[in-house]
Amino acid sequence: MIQISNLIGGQFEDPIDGMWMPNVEPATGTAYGRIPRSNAKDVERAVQCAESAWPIWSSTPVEERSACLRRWAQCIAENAEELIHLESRDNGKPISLAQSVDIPRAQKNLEFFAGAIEHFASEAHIPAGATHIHYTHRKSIGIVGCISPWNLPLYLFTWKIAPALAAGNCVIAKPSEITPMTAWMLSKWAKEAGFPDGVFNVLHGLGNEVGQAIVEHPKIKAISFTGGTQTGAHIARTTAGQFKKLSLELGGKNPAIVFADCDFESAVSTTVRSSFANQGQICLCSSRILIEESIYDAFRDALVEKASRIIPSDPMEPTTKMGAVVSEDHRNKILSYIQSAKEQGGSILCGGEVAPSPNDRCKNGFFVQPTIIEGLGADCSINQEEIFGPVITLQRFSSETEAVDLANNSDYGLACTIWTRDVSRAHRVASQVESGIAWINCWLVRDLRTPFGGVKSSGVGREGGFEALRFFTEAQNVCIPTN
Ligand code: TXE
Repeated sequence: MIQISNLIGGQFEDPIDGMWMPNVEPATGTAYGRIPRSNAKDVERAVQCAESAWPIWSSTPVEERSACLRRWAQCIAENAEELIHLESRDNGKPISLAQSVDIPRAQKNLEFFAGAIEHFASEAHIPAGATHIHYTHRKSIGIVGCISPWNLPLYLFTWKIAPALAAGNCVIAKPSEITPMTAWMLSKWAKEAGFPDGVFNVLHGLGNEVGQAIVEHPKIKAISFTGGTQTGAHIARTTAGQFKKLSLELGGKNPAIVFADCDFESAVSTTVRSSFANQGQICLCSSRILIEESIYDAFRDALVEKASRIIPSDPMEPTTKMGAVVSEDHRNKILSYIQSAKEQGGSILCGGEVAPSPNDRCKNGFFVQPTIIEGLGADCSINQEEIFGPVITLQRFSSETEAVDLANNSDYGLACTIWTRDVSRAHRVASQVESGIAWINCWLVRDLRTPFGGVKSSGVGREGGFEALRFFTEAQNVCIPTN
């Protein structure tokens, strides 16, 4: 059993009330460790430590803050193998995915914001013949809370804490209680990287306990959150009266819009990836596949053929393409959506069941077959609610207007993919779809400088690049006479 602890004020501490909770490996269904079940008392201690550290950290030269992030990134590089193993074990994701995406990207996040803060500058306004100069002073906020989910554990954890720290804030971070391991590993190297005690604190535990206490604490001035839309709404309500800065990156129900003039092979193979990568547990995954009438049958058959060949397997096997979903509760939620799709008259074209266990080690693991459903109306719950699993639906359209209407027939607006060879149409449709991100003839191509986030119920605010550094700073306008 691996036991992890909180990092508070540079020390590893057990939870003050001595409460613990199990950490379960999704591929085997068994607990392999225990984690602190922290609460408001632990948050209070962390806030006190962060409060004493902030004057030091906020006045630390940018070059030194940047160097700490770079040294930390180096720790990830040197321990990559262990992190890859732990990420796969904790989350159920294929080890090849942790190796190619999660851990390299976590390292990149730290390196990227180490560089970004050195290039971050603010504006001055000096009109011709000015009697006064105005300049914008971007100051660190103070203590900020970073709350991250389980689907891309270290990737999304570092995506928040890196800009927060780079901008001179002290951080109280809470990784998901479902996947705490790699955040704990990272916390072990904070001292080695050079962060003064109290600058970076990590608390483990349940969302409605320690998470809620972070969100409520009056001295925590900003919250950066990625997770479910309902949790995001709850956080927005909780913090409204305190006027905290909020960045909310929430769920999606992302359309893939496939026009008849697309590059068929490329559209099929990327749509399989965009639908089922990480067992469909990425907020950017496609879940509503909208296909132009004239190629509907051919596209459907090609998708089904490719998806049926994905066999959920032991995540630790290097050849595995699809692993376990993250928990028993989550598996049951996914299965209940599939059941509801059947009851609402949907046809299951492939999958639709618990996948057979791949080996003896994984006999109690949480595996779901990649599932494709057709025949459901655009307004039914399966086409409206985020399932966050390996389940997609197919719908047909016969005109560009109908495609855009279907794409926008959702409370969510995070990402879309558009498949067409007609460049004018690609731009036109991208501008009409209500989403924070539009990928044309590609998916999940990222440039860390670009704004990242959603519209409608997919969230508020943008992460990435200077957007994140603006979020983690307060702008003050300073005005001074020219002579
Ligand atoms: O997310 P939660 P869960 C969606 C997806 C999934 C659903 C629920 O549909 O099925 O959300 O997943 C912390 N105050 N996404 O239950 O509960 C929690 O401890 C403060 C989409 O894991 O939103 C965790 O650290 N914090 C998504 C984080 O919030 C609270 C990724 C996310 O947990 C809290 C994950 C509270 N009251 C799930 N309650 C995406 N968009 O990428 C919970 N938390």
